[in-house]
Amino acid sequence: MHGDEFEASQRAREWFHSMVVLPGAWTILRVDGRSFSKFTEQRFDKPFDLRFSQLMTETAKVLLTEFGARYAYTESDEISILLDPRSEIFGRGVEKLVSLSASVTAAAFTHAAGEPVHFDSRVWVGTGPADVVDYFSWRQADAARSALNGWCYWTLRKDGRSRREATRALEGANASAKNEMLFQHGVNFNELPAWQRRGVGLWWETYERPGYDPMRAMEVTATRRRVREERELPMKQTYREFLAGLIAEN
Ligand SMILES: Nc1nc2c(ncn2[C@@H]2O[C@H](COP(=O)(O)OP(=O)(O)OP(=O)(O)O)[C@@H](O)[C@H]2O)c(=O)[nH]1
Ligand SMILES: [Mg+2]
Repeated sequence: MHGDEFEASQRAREWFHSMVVLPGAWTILRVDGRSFSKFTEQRFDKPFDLRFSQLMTETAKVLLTEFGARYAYTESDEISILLDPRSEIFGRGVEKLVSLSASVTAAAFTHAAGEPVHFDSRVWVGTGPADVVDYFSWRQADAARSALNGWCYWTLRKDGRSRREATRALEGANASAKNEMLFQHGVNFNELPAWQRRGVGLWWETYERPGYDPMRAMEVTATRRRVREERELPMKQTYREFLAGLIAEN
């Protein structure tokens, strides 16, 4: 076999490397902490810890920036980032998108927390803005559901129930029964911090910064971009409208 042929035969075995996200498709990458139930167990308050949420938010900001994403959303141990359909980042290569989103996330979180963690990653593709709105509504509904469950479970545990008893008590209970159970223990679910029930959103906003131009010896205003972090997201229809507006912008 000639050198060139050998080279080509090896490259051909990098089979999945040619897989790309279809042109024009809306792409979302979702990373999720590996074994975070275990990682968080001794280190953070349950069911929610503001410091943990801040580490996730800081990490989401790094992802948003590194991938030039349109929007980032984080809840629990996961982060989703929305790429522009015209984005050509990493040639839209699936292996690159998945592996680099996971490694950027792991590096950023590890750096912020000072302890090594791992993340997995997956690719979601949608055909238009309506799919994207559905996707983020789905993740927000997941945040609300797991916040309610988490609060119930840990309220029972702190009340002296065993793992098994707490799990049993919640099996088959619907959302209103869970709300009621919390209320009996003095917790009003709807008054808990919004970031716990709805997750946190991050996106780019522009702002005007006044400055002085020494060359022209005059006052000037510069338009700058910064990351907006929203810990009080709207929910349901209002969130859908917010997302639709964000996606429609250029
Ligand atoms: N203590 C604490 N734990 C949290 C917080 N937010 C998320 N977690 C933990 O993160 C876990 C995330 O769930 P999963 O991703 O399904 O579980 P996992 O253990 O990470 O499992 P894999 O993702 O499959 O590796 C939750 O079960 C919680 O234990 C928090 O604010 N405080
Ligand atoms: Mg996880």
